[in-house]
Amino acid sequence: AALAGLFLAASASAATVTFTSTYVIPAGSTYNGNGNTIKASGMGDGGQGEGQKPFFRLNANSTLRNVKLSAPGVDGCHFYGNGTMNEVTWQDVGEDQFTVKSGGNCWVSGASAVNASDKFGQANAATSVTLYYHTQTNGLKNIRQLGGSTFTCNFYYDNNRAATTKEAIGRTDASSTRFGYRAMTVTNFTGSNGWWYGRSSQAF
Ligand code: ADA
Ligand code: CA
Ligand code: CA
Ligand code: CA
Repeated sequence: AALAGLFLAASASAATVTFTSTYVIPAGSTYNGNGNTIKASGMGDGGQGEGQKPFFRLNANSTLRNVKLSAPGVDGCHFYGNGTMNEVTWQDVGEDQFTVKSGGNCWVSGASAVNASDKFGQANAATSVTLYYHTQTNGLKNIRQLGGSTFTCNFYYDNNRAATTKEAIGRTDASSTRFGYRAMTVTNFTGSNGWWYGRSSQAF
């Protein structure tokens, strides 16, 4: 009876929560989704149109954890400064998975993201982005620095899986941006410019 009670309590706690606007995680705090699924309503169709709203905006030094993001994937989640996304599951990436909107050390760990029509991660400001124990399946680019930009990004892939990547694990136009990786598992890669596609970019 005690076990059944625990099971019921655990089941009852997993819910689907509808967002009609972006949830702003205040600087320095944590949003724990407790395994719930978020559904976006009126925030975008999850297609390739720019200007859709993100599910979450992570203000500096905040953390988003233990949550599932369902279709439509809208504009994913946005980092503003340092931030952490841990055990976040993107069930169907929308315009993109996550965006670095202003610089910082950004971390994405655990869980997975699937079905990015174009990009998973997008870096629109100088940043260091580390992904670890994270799986990205079926997309064109796993991480992309804003096209034409020349600021410096450092991208680190540690113990990640990339499956069915059609263009590049990382792509940049900046000669100073670097990609570091270890223990990557890459399957069904069909890009024609190598894992790291960049203008004088360097992988190490
Ligand atoms: C594209 C687009 C940018 C920006 C970016 C994003 O790179 O050209 O203006 O919208 O996507 O943040 O998704
Ligand atoms: Ca975009
Ligand atoms: Ca998608
Ligand atoms: Ca976007």
